[in-house]
Amino acid sequence: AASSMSLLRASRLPSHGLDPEHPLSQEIATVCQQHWDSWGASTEGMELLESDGPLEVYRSCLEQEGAAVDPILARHTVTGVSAREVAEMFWNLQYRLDWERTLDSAPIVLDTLASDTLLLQQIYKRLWPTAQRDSVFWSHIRHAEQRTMVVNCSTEVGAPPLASGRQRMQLNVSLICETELPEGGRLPTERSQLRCRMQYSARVHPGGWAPMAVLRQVAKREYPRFMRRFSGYCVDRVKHMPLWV
Ligand code: 16C
Repeated sequence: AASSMSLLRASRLPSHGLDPEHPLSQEIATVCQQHWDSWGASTEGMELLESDGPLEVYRSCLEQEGAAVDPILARHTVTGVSAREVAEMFWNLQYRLDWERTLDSAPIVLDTLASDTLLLQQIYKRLWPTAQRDSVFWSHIRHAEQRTMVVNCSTEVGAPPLASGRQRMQLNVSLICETELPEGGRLPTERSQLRCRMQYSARVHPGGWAPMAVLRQVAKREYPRFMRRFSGYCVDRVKHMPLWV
């Protein structure tokens, strides 16, 4: 398993569907490659926020110009879903409001950059006592071999001006999923033979004043909650759907 893992880690991502002349093309390629290569990243020295069976959520404390941007790394393994299915439910807006509880309203599609890449704006619930936040980010999904990845990363390209009273959060998030096939690599015929390993990583800059203690407390509660809620949702949602490996 170790050698196949390093083989995959060394592999280059297939090129994506975006016009190479597009102003975001290079940025998307670079950021995605970094996330792709982070599969299996070490959590040494990170604080374990939550550990519950296969679910592990880690954080490292990091401050930038007085703001907490604590990187989060979480891992989980769930039975009954494939990597493609989980990643699709994270990326496709059709499912977003079913599992995402931080939003104040439905995501806004600012632009469709390619069939696998959207430019989105999201407006979040207000976290007292701070100003309401929004974010503008490209969202890209990519599949190679047994692995599917989604990257959500803030950008200024094509971003609308900030509404008054609001602040803009900067995020750099990925969800990488890998399908674990039954012994011998056979294609599964039943969902019980299928497992999905997930690695979620997030770096969120609050983009304006916010008390660090409040952020850290909310993060500690919300990331594990998200991992449970989202993965549980995926397992449930696909139960009566045909397998997509
Ligand atoms: O990755 C996730 N969701 C994706 C699709 O929406 C996308 C979004 C990432 C944004 C994550 C930060 C959300 C902060 C919301 C502001 C506070 C609302 C609190 C409401 C509580 C019910 O990639 C899944 C995201 C899981 C989010 C966990 C929440 C972490 C809070 C950390 C604090 C950040 C700074 C907020 C500044 C006020």
